[in-house]
Amino acid sequence: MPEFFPAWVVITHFLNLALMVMLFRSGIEVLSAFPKLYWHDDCPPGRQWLRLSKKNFGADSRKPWSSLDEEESWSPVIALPGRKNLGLGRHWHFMTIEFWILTGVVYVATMFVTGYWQYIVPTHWSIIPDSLKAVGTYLQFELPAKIPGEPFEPAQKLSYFVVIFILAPLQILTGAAMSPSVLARFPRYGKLFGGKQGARSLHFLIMCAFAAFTVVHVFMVIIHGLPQEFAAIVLGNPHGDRRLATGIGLAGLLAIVIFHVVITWFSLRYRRRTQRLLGRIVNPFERAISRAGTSRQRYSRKETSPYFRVNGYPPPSKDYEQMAANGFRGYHLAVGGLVAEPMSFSLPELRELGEQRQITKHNCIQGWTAIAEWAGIPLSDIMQKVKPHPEAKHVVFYGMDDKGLTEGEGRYGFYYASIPIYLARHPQSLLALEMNGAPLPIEHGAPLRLRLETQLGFKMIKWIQGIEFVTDVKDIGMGMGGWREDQQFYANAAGI
Ligand SMILES: Nc1nc2c(c(=O)[nH]1)N[C@H]1C(S)=C(S)[C@@H](COP(=O)(O)O)O[C@H]1N2
Ligand SMILES: [Mo]
Repeated sequence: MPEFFPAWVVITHFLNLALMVMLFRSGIEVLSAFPKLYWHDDCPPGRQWLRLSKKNFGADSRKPWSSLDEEESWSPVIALPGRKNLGLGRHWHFMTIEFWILTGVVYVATMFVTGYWQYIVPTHWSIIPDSLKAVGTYLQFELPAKIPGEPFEPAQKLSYFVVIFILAPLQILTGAAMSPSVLARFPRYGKLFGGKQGARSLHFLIMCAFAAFTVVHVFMVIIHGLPQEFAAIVLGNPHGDRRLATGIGLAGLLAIVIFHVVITWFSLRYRRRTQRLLGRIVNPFERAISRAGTSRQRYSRKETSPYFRVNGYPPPSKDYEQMAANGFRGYHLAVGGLVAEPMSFSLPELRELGEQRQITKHNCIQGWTAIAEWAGIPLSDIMQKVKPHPEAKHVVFYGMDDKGLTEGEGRYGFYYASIPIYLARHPQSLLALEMNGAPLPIEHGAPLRLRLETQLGFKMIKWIQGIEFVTDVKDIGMGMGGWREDQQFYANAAGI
């Protein structure tokens, strides 16, 4: 029989604890950007099943609102890094997952190689009545007996099994079911969990289950006798030196706390550096996901959402207002940069280029979703006209909205977004002129907005003024590839 507390269990247990705390705190940060949970992908305002915010905007609100108004600023004590840093929270979350999954794979693989799995995986249904009996014993303030020849009592074994073989995989699967690239490529996969909002709600509930498990688990360790349990957890030997074990154990916990204080402080103090450092690990992964899947979304008209949230206030300029009042007759789209034939298109000229329709699901980085029908011109048709040079690697889109005037919070400059040129060639990459069979409404980007159906919403720039083909985005804005990347430290790749 394998050892009860081998070194690899001691080590993976500690790593798992450290990584889970990071996942928990960064997950809370992500939640703070849209602290509402839904079961339906329409996300009708006011119809969430959980709202962790006092702000509640209604669909019939008289004052126009933008989804970013729903974001909450949560304390760095619970959120990593806290204070409205969705981009950095996501970076921490996605960086940590890779190590967490790796730790899990090593743990499970070793478990099967060494035979340790017998202590964790129940092989007989009797585990259920036995566990109930064990719980009954606890309720009489007594400790149940261990399973003969094994390190754990039945309820303990069963709960470890559930956490490792049910909750953890489900958490990974629901996590993947929130990626716009995954959802676009495999719409049926999303449906398994009742859509993105179902996956999001389950992901949250499983996090709560992990937290509840941790509380009970720690409580159990305490009632079983701390120094001895510490010896098992830290030294892998319940009969080991208890003072030493307690010392090392507490030092380990303190190290986790200090680590969190440091990374939280660093993330808040050096946001750009954090964005870049973590981006090195996360971006290639996110880019690969974006690149691999082209969108296969084909929703039906019946599925379009009655309410479609808005993100970003319309351009506040007089010029824009006048142009809108004139039915955008004066509008021209400039397309230039590294192209053989720079061009300018009026709206009628754009319409003549052809029309493509698609009914797709929008995924805002904050977490909300909505389905609409879009019609417009495939970006690839525009590219055929202007003929980008081979050295053009990115496409930059410029908006008409000066965010300093509309969103403020210390941010400034006109909205812009960039995408790698391969995304522009994807079949559902569209310059949309229409939404749900009518010309684009002002708040959704009139007269022209981008649709990229494998990406998060912040790439799908509205109120487009011009398009530029470039080799590199370093010289544009602050060089991070877009207004949200520059000003809010979002990742430039937007497939997750
Ligand atoms: N010009 C401009 N485009 C923009 C934004 C913006 O603030 N300005 N917000 C982006 C974000 S974060 C999202 S989620 C979508 C929202 O699109 P919608 O308002 O049509 O729902 O627009 C994107 N395009
Ligand atoms: Mo968004």
